[in-house]
This record gives sequence, structure tokens and C-alpha cells, in this order.
Amino acid sequence: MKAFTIWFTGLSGSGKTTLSRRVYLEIRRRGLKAELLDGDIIRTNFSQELGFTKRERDINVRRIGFLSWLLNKHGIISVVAAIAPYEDTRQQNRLLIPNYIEVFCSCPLEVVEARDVKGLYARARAGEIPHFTGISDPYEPPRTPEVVVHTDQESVEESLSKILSYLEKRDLI
Ligand code: GGZ
Repeated sequence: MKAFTIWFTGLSGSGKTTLSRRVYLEIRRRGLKAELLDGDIIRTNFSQELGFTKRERDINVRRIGFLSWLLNKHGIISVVAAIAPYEDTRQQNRLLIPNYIEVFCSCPLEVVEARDVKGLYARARAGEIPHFTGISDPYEPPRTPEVVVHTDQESVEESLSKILSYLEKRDLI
């Protein structure tokens, strides 16, 4: 069995955490070793000193990439949920990691902003959170994602089965 990294990228509130958790649990249910690396948790425990400028995001995203590479090297699947808004930095991780799978959680800004589960978009609009992805900072949609899920149109189960089918087809799970 090949270890791999599956990276969920997309705007805040686009479903990365929900889907990555479901995929992680499904991988574990199949008896495979995996680790879940969520942007929020990584920032609290691993990247505390980093903010959200391009430079700092790049460091954060490369750190998660390196950690995933290490885990994969030891046969552990890495499931990542982090915005990773810049194409060049995602491509660097793609080059580093032998089996890199990118899942684009596609959801229009209007939809994530209307949901605003954590109230972050309202705070960003009010100018309280600088460099907020989609509002005052860019999000570059992936050019070569392996899987695209449209989280504004599909149910969680639909997106999940799309992702699992892809992994099965590639013989990764
Ligand atoms: C975007 C921010 C910001 C800014 C705090 N921009 O949806 P969340 O809340 O729970 O997850 C987001 C998380 C983003 O961290 P990442 O490590 O995924 O970002 S990156 O990959 O770009 O390094 C969001 C919250 O932190 N958050 N400030 N300015 N999201």
C-alpha cells in the first residue's frame, strides 16, 4: 500500500474540515495508518508564530508539506485541511511529495460569506482581521486538482464518495 498526502484546499468555510475528517475516518476504518493535519490545529501547535502574510502562509504550507512528506516516508497517510491559497506553494508541495492528491473544495465566496459559521467574514469585512482570504487576501483556485468537490451543490456524502472513488481508482485505499 502506497502512502499518500491528500490536501483539501479552499476558502475558509468551504468544507475542508468536515470532508477531511470524514475521509480520515474512512481511511482508518479500512485499517490504514493516517494522520489528520488541520490548518487550525497546526497553527495552534506548530506554527504559533505565523500570521497570514504571503510569506507566513508559504512557511506554514511548506511546513505542513514537509511534515506530510515525513509521515508518508514512514508509511503514514497524511490528510491535510489548510487553505493554502497560493498555486506556486501548492505546486512546491506537489513536487516534494511523491503521491500528492489535491482536493479543491470549490464554493463561491458569496456562499461561504453568507454561511459565516464562525463570524470571521463579518469581522474581516469590518476590517478586524487583516489579510483575510477572499476578502482582503487572494485565493488562487488550483490549476491541476485531482478532485473538485462543489460543496455548495453537493451533499457531504456525494463529495465524500467522489473522493473515495478517486482514491480507490488510484489503488491508494
Ligand atoms: C484566512 C484565517 C485568517 C485569515 C484566521 N485568512 O476556517 P477556519 O478559520 O477555522 O480556518 C482558517 C484558518 C486558516 O489557517 P490555514 O493554516 O488553513 O491558512 S493557510 O493555509 O493559508 O496558512 C480560519 C482562520 O485560520 N483564519 N485568520 N487572515 N483564514
